Amino acid sequence: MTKHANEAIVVIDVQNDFCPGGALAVERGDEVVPEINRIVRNYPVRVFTQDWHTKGHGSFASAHPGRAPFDLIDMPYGPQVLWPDHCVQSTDGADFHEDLITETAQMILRKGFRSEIDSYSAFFENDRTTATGLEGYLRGRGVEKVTLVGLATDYCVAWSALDAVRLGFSAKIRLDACRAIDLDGSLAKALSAMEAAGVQVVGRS
Ligand code: VGL
Ligand code: ZN
Repeated sequence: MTKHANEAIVVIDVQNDFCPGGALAVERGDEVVPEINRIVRNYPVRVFTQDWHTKGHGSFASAHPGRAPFDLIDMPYGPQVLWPDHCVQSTDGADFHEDLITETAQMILRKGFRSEIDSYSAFFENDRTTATGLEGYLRGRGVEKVTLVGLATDYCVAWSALDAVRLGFSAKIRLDACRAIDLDGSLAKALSAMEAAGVQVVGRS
């Protein structure tokens, strides 16, 4: 695989708060770590992302009096699920899982750092137009194909994969190296949206 210089792996949000014991724990989220460690060096271009929220971020239920985690509200940029406080900048919860091998990362991209807007996708904030800069980085390195892995399948991984195809990259998600939150059928919805959009979905168990 290393002979394909145009391939990137984007490792999404493998952070303590999304792993068992974390503030927004994804069931068996830590199981992605050995799988990602095993494959990451096969890709010549390697990007890791971190969800990186301000204290009191607008996506946190705690910032909306009377609201509870997992409520759905309308924000100026569209519907927003309210989450428990998670991945606050420079906290342990925002650190990468300690067993994740990050030394091979060439770019670490942080997203969700503006209080007033969430950012699931590694490419755009949730208004779907404010760019994170990842597109430019990948194009600058000649990337045409993107493989996505990490947490969570149905939110940050899916939104990133959908944006990748929207931008004209070929995109693949490896489900064996992803785990989902699965809120109200969100996993099934994300999988059908990705398949409809032309994301290659592999590694189903
Ligand atoms: C994520 C919910 C809130 C994710 C991030 O990484 O999938 N989900 N923030
Ligand atoms: Zn978040």
